[in-house]
Amino acid sequence: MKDKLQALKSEALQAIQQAEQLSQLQDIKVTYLGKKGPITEILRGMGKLSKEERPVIGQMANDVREAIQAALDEKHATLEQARIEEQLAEQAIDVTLPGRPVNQGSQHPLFTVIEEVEDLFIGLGFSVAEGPEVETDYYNFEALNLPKNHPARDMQDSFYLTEEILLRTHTSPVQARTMEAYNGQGPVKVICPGKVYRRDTDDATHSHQFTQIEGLYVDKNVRLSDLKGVLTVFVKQLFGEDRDVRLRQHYFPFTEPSVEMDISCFKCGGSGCPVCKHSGWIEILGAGMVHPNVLRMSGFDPEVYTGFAFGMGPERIAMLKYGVDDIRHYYTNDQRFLKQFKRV
Ligand code: FA5
Repeated sequence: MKDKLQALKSEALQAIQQAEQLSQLQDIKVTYLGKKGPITEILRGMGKLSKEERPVIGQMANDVREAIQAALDEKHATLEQARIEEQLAEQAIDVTLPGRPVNQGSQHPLFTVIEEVEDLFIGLGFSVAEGPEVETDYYNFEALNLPKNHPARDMQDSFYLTEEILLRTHTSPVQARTMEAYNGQGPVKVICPGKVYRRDTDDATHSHQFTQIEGLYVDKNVRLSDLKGVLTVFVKQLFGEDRDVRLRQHYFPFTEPSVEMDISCFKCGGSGCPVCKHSGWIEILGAGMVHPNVLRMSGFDPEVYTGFAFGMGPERIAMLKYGVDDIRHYYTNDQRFLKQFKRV
């Protein structure tokens, strides 16, 4: 019996030593230590042994069982470690491979222009004011000297939500709201950027939704020459020192006198070309001296205060600055267009 146990032990240890897979260890365990295995059989047959033999064989069978189990555990740890190492080697990341390029976005050219204009006017002592895009008829029109049924309301075709509420057609209502907040005490010096909406048919130079930047300066003794001075600085900084400006008489109900401002064509320098329609000049904004009625309605005494205001369309400015020939490029999100404005 002793010899049999000894033989089983060395047979099992040899099989364990030769095993190359974890699954083989499981088979060996079942074969030698399982319920139907030889060691269990020996232990079950102990009753047939003599009194003297029983403890000796019992002890030996247990020792053999323990030795086989210990060898199985040790081999299991070795094979498991080898399996992990093999898996790590298979899944190793080659850190020297070139990375996949990340598709980085960039700031929209329209906002670059808006930021540039904001920075410029902040440098001239203006601050930035904002107002609601869903506006009341009062602020969009009436407070700007455009009472109901005024024919000049047709200059800006509107999206009405109710009879009294509409999507603002320009940023000028922010003028009225800001002046009101100052309670008749100047100076007021703000620029107001934001989205505006008109029932215009979309084409190369018109969009039903676009942006505007309003400017307003109200104080004692503000004159038209101040307006021209400030806007000349603005134009030269944005478009270059060699640009000339001119003011042309125009009509806006909220300013008196009203003007439109042209800059000398940056393409031909003023001699005439297709960009400036051979006039040498390009219109960039509307402006004027704040109408006394507007000052009065917003709480300012027109006998004490005067002011200038202007409104420009950043889309058109960006078109001129970057040579963009169709306003719709700004809204159609074609990456080939947008990528050209990537900062390097
Ligand atoms: C106004 O909206 C006045 N509120 C501007 C103003 C403010 C005048 C303060 C006097 C004092 P106008 O309708 O001209 O004016 O629009 C101003 C600018 O908005 C235009 O010069 C143009 O650049 C831009 N604009 C007007 N309509 C559109 C449109 N449909 N699509 C894109 N830009 C437009």
